[in-house]
Amino acid sequence: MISLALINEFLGLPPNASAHGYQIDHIIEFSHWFMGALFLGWSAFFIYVLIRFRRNRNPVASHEGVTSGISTHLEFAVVLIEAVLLIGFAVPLWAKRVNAFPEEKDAILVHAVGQQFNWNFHLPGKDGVFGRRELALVSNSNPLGLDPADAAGKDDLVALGELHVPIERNVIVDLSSKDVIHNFCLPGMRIAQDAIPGQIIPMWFKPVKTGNYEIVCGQLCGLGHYGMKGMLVVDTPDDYQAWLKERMELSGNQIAPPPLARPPGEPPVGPTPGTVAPPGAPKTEKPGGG
Ligand SMILES: [Cu+2]
Repeated sequence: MISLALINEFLGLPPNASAHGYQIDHIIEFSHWFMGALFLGWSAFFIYVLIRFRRNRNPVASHEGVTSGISTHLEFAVVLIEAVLLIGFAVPLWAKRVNAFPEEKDAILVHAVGQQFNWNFHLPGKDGVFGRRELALVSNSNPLGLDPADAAGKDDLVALGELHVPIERNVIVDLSSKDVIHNFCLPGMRIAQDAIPGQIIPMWFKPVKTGNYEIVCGQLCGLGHYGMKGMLVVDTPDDYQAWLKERMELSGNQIAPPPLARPPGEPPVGPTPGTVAPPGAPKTEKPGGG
């Protein structure tokens, strides 16, 4: 649709890359055309009133006021269109996003944890089971507080800032936060969800185009908010397996390296490091054993 592409471009929206995104784009498109029509209509009406009821044509005020019912009909029509937009399109689409979750067994499961000012990703590894996370174990070298004593966590993967997912698979993200309210926003996937401390909130999407897509924090969360970015890489199934393999080989243990040294409030500089154990870190069991 030409108008859709034009409006997307005009609004600065990146191209949609998710299965449901075109529905969001249609609502954005229709809302903007509708608001544009209202803006032009009300502006024209305002100018008409200024001229029609100017002082030298109406020296004496009319105490009768408007007698025609046109404005009432027009306003009713506007309310009706808005109601249809909200009840007919927006609410059902929202309900589908939050109620109609895909089956977990066919989906890619990820835990995303926001912190000032990074996104941590936790993947369950080969066994498909997430290792236990314990608040008391959270440290610079173990940002998610993974319990080393839990066998299910032995093969887990922790990635900082970059998440890979395969194309054409549903992705379910369980979202949480370690400190303040963040927002896991994937503009290319047309989805965003607040990450709230003390809560785990699920969200899902299905990428339909390979490529790199920006992950941004959509809530002003502190001084370094502007730098709280990550990358979602949508891979072909083969590339995804290769990435998983690489991560497993890279992670001598399931614990990510400490963030790069930086002044308080500043995001880390340079590319995201891999989960290679920092020099001098105690050797732990290789993954894949359990
Ligand atoms: Cu944030």
